[in-house]
Amino acid sequence: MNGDKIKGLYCVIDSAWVELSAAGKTAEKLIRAGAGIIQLRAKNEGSKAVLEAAFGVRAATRGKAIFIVNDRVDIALLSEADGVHLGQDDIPLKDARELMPSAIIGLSTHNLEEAHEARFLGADYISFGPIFQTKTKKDADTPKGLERLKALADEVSLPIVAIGGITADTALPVLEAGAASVAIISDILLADDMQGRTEEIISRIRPLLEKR
Ligand code: 3NM
Repeated sequence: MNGDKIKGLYCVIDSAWVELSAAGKTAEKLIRAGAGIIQLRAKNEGSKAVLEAAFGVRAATRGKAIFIVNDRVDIALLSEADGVHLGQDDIPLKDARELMPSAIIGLSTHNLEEAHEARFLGADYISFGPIFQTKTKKDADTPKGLERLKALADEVSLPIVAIGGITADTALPVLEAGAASVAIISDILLADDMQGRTEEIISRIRPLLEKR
């Protein structure tokens, strides 16, 4: 099952905080720290630069970590990524699935209805957020908090990747609320010591993951 691969820390290399030209090197650092899932997210850059960055992240992750491309099915296919993460306004999941039959496909959701729909459509996992206030996504909803995450996890059997404002201090409570995985952007990418912060997060969530 593809969804079973989505657990623990889900690192997102976001071009809002890291130059695309440094994406491959950033992926190498995250992998040295023990990251098992890496997404490339580039909302405002040209396709050529995003594809180059995807090649870099693929080279760094091959055989070592799962590589997911945000939004772009074309970039995911060309870079031989393991999967794609789609937003509600991206290429519909059923069309992405035609192009990537065995890939991991995740879908962003913000409420129970979207989560049920994602399951019906055959998503391997859903993301849910923002859990807390975030400065990374400008058009994020108001924070959902842990109670709504817990309610969603009780209702939906798909693995949930919680996202939005999660830090080294909150990763564990978010997982305890029922998320399979925590997606973290700025707390890692803006840390003075990116590798050290990633290691810290992984060591803080490991005991819980080992119990699952
Ligand atoms: N999606 P940070 S929140 C990319 O709510 C993204 O769906 C969200 O960044 C959603 O870890 C978000 O820096 C940004 O808060 C998460």
